[in-house]
Amino acid sequence: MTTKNDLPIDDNGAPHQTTEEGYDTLTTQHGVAVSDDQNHLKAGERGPMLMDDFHFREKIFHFDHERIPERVVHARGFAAHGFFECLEDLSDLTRAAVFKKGEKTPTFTRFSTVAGNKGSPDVARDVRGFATKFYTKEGNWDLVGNNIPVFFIQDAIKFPDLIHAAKPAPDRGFPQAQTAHDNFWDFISLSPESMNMVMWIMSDRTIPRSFRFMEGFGVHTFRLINAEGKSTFVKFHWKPKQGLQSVVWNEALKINGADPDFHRRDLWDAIQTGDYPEWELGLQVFDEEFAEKFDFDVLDATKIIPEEEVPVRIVGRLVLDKVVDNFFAETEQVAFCTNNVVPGIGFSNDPLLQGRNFSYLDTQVKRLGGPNFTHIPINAPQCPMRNFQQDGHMAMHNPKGRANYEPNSWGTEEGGPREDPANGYRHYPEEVSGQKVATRSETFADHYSQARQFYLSQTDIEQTHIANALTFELSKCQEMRVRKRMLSHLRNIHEDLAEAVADGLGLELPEPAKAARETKTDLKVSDALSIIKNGPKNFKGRKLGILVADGSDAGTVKALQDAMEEAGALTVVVAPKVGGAKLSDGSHIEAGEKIDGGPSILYDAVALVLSEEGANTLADLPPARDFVTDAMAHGKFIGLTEGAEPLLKVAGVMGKLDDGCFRLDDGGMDGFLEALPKLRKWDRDA
Ligand code: HDE
Repeated sequence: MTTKNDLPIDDNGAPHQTTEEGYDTLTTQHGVAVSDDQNHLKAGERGPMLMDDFHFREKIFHFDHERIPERVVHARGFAAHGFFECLEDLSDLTRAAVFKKGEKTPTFTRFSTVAGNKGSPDVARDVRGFATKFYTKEGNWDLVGNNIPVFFIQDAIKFPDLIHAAKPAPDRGFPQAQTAHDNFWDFISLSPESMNMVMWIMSDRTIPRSFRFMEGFGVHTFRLINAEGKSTFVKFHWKPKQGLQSVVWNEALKINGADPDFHRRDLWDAIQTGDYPEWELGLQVFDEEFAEKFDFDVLDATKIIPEEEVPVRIVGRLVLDKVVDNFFAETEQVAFCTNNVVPGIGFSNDPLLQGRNFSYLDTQVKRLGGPNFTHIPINAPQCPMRNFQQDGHMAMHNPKGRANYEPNSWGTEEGGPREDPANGYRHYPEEVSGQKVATRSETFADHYSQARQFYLSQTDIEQTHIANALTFELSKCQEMRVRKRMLSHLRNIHEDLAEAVADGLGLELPEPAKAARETKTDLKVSDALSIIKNGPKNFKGRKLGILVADGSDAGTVKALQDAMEEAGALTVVVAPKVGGAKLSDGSHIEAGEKIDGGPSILYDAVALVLSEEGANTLADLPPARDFVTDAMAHGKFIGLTEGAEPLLKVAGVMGKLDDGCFRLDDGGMDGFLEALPKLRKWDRDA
């Protein structure tokens, strides 16, 4: 039997399982019913505490131990359950059960930022983690990826340096959750291998609109191994069905103040309203022959393989359909390990991946307190798990019976499990040879060509955003040598970019950095690298903010709400008072947000459905004026009614209305609804 809290209790006729009012009885950890949870035991009403009070001591002791160390990176995360469904038969490539056509595998996916601590804001400019645990029939497979397909460094030995440089400086303990500081750019500018990643992190990829609208990548080259033992190289891609979308930097800054939980709330709300986010799993598969002739080393995690060269083959889908029951038990305690692979999936010699395979297991022991973190339900496999590993902190299941070793002669009933050469995991028997050397392969030496390719693959507005982001970040660096060193690298990526950033900083261009190898200038532009070229096809899953006040036209509000419902989008009514407003037909509309708490930055588009009287009321409120100026500045599509004029005037945008603004009460409704999937009117210079 379980209680309402899902605590297992043994229904052995215990006398007081419910209170007189029908609640489950509160007990100590040892199951003793508690009579008073409001006052501790004292000697006399106003006297000192008595040590006898075991309930008080147990409660406070437990509270004192509630925290565990946060993850050293990716501390802030948010996760959801779901399933992976394989849509293609991949038995020619891999024997993994997870890749049998039609197989549905339960999953747990955790998204995260990297640098910030657990309490940092969601929309910090940062890489996002995208880690999925597949509870396959053959054991757990963890695909621990990011929303960017390349990484900063080529060898795992540099990871502590990279992270130390990105995290708050050791002397002052700031800045938090940002890379806009000297230490970060000092390290980066001294590590030319990071230049391709620099282009990605300075693009809008690091300020996603939501976890739902970003891609995921396994980053490294992995192996697929089929039943005959044949190996094929593979790179994993998650493609959001919802299309790609990011916020703009000025929005990000403001969202972090208005709603530091913007991304987690978004995922929670989407799942709770039944709008389950979905990604396609794509594979780039290639053989040794391709690897040999490819311009770059497939073991170098600072490089992509362009989709135009090796197409991404869609093989399955991931659907997130259930939020967690308890954040700590699941999201916090989930322990991803890159070394968790299943038969049919294997590693390559990528020197970053090899290092990760040590780090993840090690870090879980520190974080979760011992070797038995695999017994925690969120980490336990959902297939049989039998071995002779035993004891240790918090052991939940030790081997039963007399035999805790093998070989033994206790027989199949009592003798415990045995290895299975036919079905057990087999590492790919790759031939290796060579001297033991601590060195970097020459094939890793081209640091600029793909950075240039990324830059050239962006739309104009995206290129401008990269230049602006670099200018912003470097202007937060006080050390002139750091700024200049970065500019010297940018010259090897693209002169226009270097010039734009130098101009933004008010600096002369320095000499180009000395490249380890000459930059190739002829890499083909790859449309897959742009966010704007891969935006959504519709407005599904997005949010429209409707600003109303007393006298707003009821028909227009209703028409918008209906249209959004049909589009699978959400509407949030924003009003001067959270109690709502009285509409033109005398009906009352509830508000989702009071204007102070519902700035336009929280919505993908806005509609100002206002009567003149309502607009006058709002014109006196600074947050209402910001609502309008921000929506304009961030390139949002704006629906409006004639009555909105007084507000538009004081917000200073009256003369600036453009064809991204639609008069909803004058034939503009259709145009507005058609424009929404484009998400922004980019030529407004957002
Ligand atoms: Fe991680 N990384 N990482 N990382 N990483 C961790 O493991 C590490 C790297 C990634 O939601 C840690 O459980 C090293 C690349 C994600 O719980 C730690 C290196 C990629 C998560 C660790 C890398 C990632 C982590 C910290 C360089 C993308 C969060 C807590 C060789 C492919 C997983 C933990 C979650 C977490 C080490 C580089 C992704 C310390 C040594 C490249 C998504 O083990």
